[in-house]
Amino acid sequence: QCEFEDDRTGLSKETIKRALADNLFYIQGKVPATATPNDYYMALAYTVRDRMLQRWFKTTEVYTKKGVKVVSYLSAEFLLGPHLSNNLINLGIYDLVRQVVEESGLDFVQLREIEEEPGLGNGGLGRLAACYMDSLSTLEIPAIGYGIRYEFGIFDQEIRDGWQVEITDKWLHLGNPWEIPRLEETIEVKFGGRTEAYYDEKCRYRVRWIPDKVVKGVPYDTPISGYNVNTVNTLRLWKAEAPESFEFQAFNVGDYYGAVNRKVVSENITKVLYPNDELMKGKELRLEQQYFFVSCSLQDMIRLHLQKGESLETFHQSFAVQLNDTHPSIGVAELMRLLVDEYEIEWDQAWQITQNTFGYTNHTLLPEALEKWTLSLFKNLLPRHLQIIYEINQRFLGQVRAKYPNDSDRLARLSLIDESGEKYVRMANLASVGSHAINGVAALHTELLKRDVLGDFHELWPEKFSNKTNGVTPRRWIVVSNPLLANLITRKIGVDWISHLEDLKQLEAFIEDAEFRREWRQTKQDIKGYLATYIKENHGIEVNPESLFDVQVKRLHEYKRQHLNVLHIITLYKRIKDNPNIEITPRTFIFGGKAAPGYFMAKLIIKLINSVGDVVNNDPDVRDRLKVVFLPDYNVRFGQRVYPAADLSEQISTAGKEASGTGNMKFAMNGALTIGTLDGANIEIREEVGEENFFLFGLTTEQVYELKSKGYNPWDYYHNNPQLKQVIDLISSGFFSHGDTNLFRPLVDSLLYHDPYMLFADYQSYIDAQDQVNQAYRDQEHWTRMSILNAARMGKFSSDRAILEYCQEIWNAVPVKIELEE
Ligand code: 26V
Repeated sequence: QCEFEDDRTGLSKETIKRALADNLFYIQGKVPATATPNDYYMALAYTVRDRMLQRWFKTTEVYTKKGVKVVSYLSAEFLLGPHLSNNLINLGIYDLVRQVVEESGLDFVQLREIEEEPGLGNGGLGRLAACYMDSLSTLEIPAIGYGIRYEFGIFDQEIRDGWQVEITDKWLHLGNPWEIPRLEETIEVKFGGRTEAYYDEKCRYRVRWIPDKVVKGVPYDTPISGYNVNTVNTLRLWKAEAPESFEFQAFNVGDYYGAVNRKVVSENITKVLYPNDELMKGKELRLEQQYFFVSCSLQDMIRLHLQKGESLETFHQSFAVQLNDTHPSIGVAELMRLLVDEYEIEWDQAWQITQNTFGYTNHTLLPEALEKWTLSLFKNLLPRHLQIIYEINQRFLGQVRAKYPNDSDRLARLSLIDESGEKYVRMANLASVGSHAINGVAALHTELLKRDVLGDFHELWPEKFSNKTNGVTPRRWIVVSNPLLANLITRKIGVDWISHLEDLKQLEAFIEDAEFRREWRQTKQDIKGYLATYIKENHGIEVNPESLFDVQVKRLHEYKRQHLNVLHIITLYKRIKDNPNIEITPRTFIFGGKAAPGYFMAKLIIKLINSVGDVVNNDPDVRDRLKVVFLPDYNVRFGQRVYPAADLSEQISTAGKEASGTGNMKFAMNGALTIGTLDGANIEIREEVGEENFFLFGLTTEQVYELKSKGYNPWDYYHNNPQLKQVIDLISSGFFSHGDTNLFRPLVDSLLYHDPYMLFADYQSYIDAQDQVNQAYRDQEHWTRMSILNAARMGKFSSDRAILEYCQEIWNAVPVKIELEE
C-alpha cells in the first residue's frame, strides 16, 4: 500500500510529524542537532500555515468573481496578537498538533511562547480591528483588511526605578512566517510637488499632479482564518520602498549620496507606529503614513475591481470601505482624485461613488483627539488633495447655505477647513461628508456624538448616523486564552457557543447546581494560581491566589483614572495603618498598560503606582493582605493571561470619556465582576448582566456636565472629605517618595486645582462601591453566582454580533461559502 497524505495538507499525526521535520530541514535549513527552539517554532508555524494555504487561495479566487461584495477595513492599526494558537483553534487542530509536537520530544508551550506578537496597534482601536477581522472570516464575509506593516510596532515597556522606559519593538528580527510578500502587486504612491491645469483633447478642464517623490508600496499578506469554516481572508499590510529607477537622474548627475538619502527617507514612511493618544502637532510623517497606505489600498481595490471586468461606475458595489477612525479619512479625497483625475469620471458621479463607498467609525469624543492638519503641511505633501478638499467643501457649504441661510456660525463649524485661527483641515468633517454612514462604538457614545462632536452633521443628515456597539472575539478571548473555562462551558452546553455567543445564556440553567458552581469557582482558582506562579517566576513578587484579584489593564491615561484606583489602595492602606488588626478582604491589585512616550502625567501615574506598591508590599503591618503589582509591557499575550484570572474588572473612566472600552467585555466573559461608571459599553454590560451583578459608582455624564458648568471645585471635596484629605496629604508629604515632596506635586496639584477628570467628585462613591465589593467577595457562593451570570449574559458582546450589524446596516455584505473540492 502506498497511499500518502500530502505533507502540506494532511491531518494525520504521522503526516504532521513528517511535515514538521520537512519544514525544519527545507525551510529553516536545520537538522535537529543544530536546530534552536526558534527553528522549531518556525517549522511549526509553517506547518500550520501550509494547512491554511489551500483555503486562503480558494477564498481569494472566489472574491475575484463578479458580484461578490468585499468589505475593505481600512485601519492604521491591527493589534493581532500571537497567531499560532489562534490559528490552531480556528482550524480545529489545537489538541492534535500539540500532541504531535510533544510526541516529537518538543515542548509545545515553549515553542508557542517564542512567537513575537505583531504589536501593530496602540490599544482598543487596533485590537478591535483584529477582533473584527476574526469575525468577518468566521461569518464567511468576503473581506480585506488594509493597513501598515510597521517595522517597529508599539514599543516594549520596561520599568526602571518605577518609571516607564521605552524599548524598540523588533518583532521582525527572527523572520515572520505568517506573511507572504506579493512583490508583483507593488503600487506607486506620489507625494509633494505641484499641480498643473490643462485642457484635454476634448477641451475639458483638467488638473495633473506633478509630484516630487514617488514611493513604492509592497503588500505583505497575512491569512486570517475563520473558526470552523473554510474562509481565510487577507490582511494586506503595506511596506514603503524606494523605487530604484526613480533615482537614476540623481545617479547621473553624480549625487549618489543624495539619492541614497532619498531612498532612506522614502523607506522611513513605514518604520514606526505612532501613539494614537498623543497630540500630533506637526508630525508630517504620520500624514505621510496615512496617505501612503490609503492610496495603496484604494489603487489595489480599483485594480481588483477592473480585473473583474467591471467599470468604475459600480465600484461601490464591489467594495464597502470602512474608515477606522479618521486616520484613513484622506481616502475620501484620494478616491475622488483617482476617479476624476486618473479615470476621467465626472465630478458628480465620482462623488456619488465615493459617498456610497465609505463608512466612518468614530472612536473618541475627546475634543483634543480630533485629527487636524495645518494647511501648509497638507499643501506641501498633498497639493492636489487640498484642491479637491476645497472643491468638496465649496459644494458642501453651498448645500448647507441653501438649507440654513444666514447661519455663518454653522457654516464655520461644518466647514472642512478650520479658519478660527491658523488654518487646518478637519479630518472628521472630511470623513463625515464623504461617507454614507457614520457610527459610534457604544450607545452612549453614539448619542453624545450626535449631540456634541458631530451635532451639526447629525442635524443635517440624521439618517447617516447609527450605533454599532463594539464586540470582541470569543475565540481568542475565551477559547484560546481560557481553555479551562471553555472546556467547562462546553461540557455543560456543547460547543455551539463559540460561534453563537448568545448560547452562553444556557449556563443560567445550572446556576442552582452546587457542583457546577464548585467547578466554576475551582476553575477560576486554578487560573489565578497560574497567574500567581507567573508573577512570582517573572517578577519575583509573591501574591496570594486566594486574595481578590483586582485588575486594571489598559493604556495609561488621565481619563481612564488609574490614579483613582491608587487613591483607593492608599485608603485601604491607611485603614490598616490606623488599625493593624482591622478585618479586610485580602486583595491583589494588578496594573498593566503603556503611556504615550510624550505624556508626562501618564508616566508619573505609573511611577506613583510603583511607589505605592513599594511601600504597601513591604510594610509588615499589611501582612500581605494587600499587594500592588504593575506588570510591565502589557500586550495581547499578557491580556490572554490576565483576563481569565481576574475577579474584579476596573472600568472607572469619567462618564462620557471612554467611547466604549473592550477590555470590560473580555473580563466579564471570563467571569470577572465589574466595578464601573456609567460610561461607554459599561452601561450596556450592566444592562445585560443585571444591576445586581455590577458594582456601579460615580457621576453620570449629565451630572459631569452640570457640575462642570456650574463650576467644579476639587478643593471643596478635598476639604470636606477627611479620608480623601488624608490620602492626598500622604502623597504630598513624600511618604511614597522617600521624603521627596516634589516628585508627585504635578499630579497632586493637577487634582487639587483642576481635576479635569473629576476624581475627587467620584472618590467617595468609588470607595463605597469598593467596600461593597469586599462584602460581596466574602460570600463566595454568592460571588460565584454573580460570576456565572456575568459570563452567561455576555452574548451581545461578541464581535460576531457587531459585524453582523455592520454587514446588514452599513456594508450590505452577505456571506459567501468557500467550498473545497477534494
Ligand atoms: C486620542 C487622543 C489624542 C490626543 C490626546 C488624547 C487622546 C486620547 C485618546 C485618543 C483615542 C484614539 C482612538 C481610540 O483608540 N479610541 C478607542 O477605541 C476603542 C475601540 O472602539 C474604544 O473601545 C475605546 O473606548 C476608545 O478610547
